[in-house]
Amino acid sequence: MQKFDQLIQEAQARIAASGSLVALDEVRVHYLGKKGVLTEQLKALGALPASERPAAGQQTNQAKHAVTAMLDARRRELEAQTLSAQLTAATVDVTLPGRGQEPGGLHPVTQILERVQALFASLGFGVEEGPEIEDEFHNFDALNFKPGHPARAEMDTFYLKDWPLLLRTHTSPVQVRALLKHGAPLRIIAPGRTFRHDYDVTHTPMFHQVEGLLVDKEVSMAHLRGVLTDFLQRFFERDDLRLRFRPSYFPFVEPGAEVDINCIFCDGAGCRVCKHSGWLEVLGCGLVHPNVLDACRVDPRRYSGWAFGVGIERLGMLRYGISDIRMNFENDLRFLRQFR
Ligand code: 2NM
Repeated sequence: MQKFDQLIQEAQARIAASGSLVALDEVRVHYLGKKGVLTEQLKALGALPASERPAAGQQTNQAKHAVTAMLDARRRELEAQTLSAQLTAATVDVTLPGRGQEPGGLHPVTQILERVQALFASLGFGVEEGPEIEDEFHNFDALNFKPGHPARAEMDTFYLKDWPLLLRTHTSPVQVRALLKHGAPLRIIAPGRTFRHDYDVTHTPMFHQVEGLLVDKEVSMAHLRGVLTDFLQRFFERDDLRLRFRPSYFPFVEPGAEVDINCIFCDGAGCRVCKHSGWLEVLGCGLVHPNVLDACRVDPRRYSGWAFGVGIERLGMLRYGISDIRMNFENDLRFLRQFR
């Protein structure tokens, strides 16, 4: 009995003195290991006379449980100490600014859009917006696209399941809505996303357009030419930029034209970008068709108008020299960082 009390006291002292988990494990092995003091005691029980065996066995087991309990308690204590030491050493100051912070920037498409908006704002044009999901009336019918006319099919339209809904193929429906809402005279631009079923280095199924519309009394092609010349010269920061109007067909204008500028990469000498023509196509325009004014409840005998449409990504590709339109939408930081 006394022998066990002494053993427990001695174990308690050694356990308390263990300053690390390694030292504590040595104490455990000393008492409870394969050849530990208490393990040997249990083995020795068999050699005792049967009359002494139960009492001795009980005492040995009690001692074993007592030592085990003390070891467990000390182990938990040491583990807690180790953890708190680690936590103290690895203190994180959550109020510190992160490392390697990079300033963000506006997407090149946004930058071009804002630039175009600012230039037209300086000419007194307001900004109108409209829905990206449109109906056939605003996207086609009101714009003088006749049913069955090939121009309707040529737009590569994404139709929704619930006909006659579709993804707008241009922002012209915004102009239709604006005319119906405000009437004439009107001076607006309509920027926004547009959608066409088309995909290659110069086409993505979603792209951005800005369309301009001016409706007033005695509006002419000469006026259109003046405004577009001013806009493009300021946009490309070249006051010697020359424009060329080529007759072209759009259902919503008559006459219609495509506008070229002299190539800003080779100045007309001929290069890969302008395919050695010296000219770059930048936008489409024309005088608003009387049928369009009619559909928008504007009297074509009292009012006339001009309109144009330009692709924002196309302007960005020309201004920044981007060779593949799809880079705009890949979110590759190596691309985006160049426009910060
Ligand atoms: C273009 C080319 C020519 C245009 C026409 C209209 C509207 F709604 F007033 F009739 N908005 N935009 C237009 C005209 C767009 O894009 C190449």
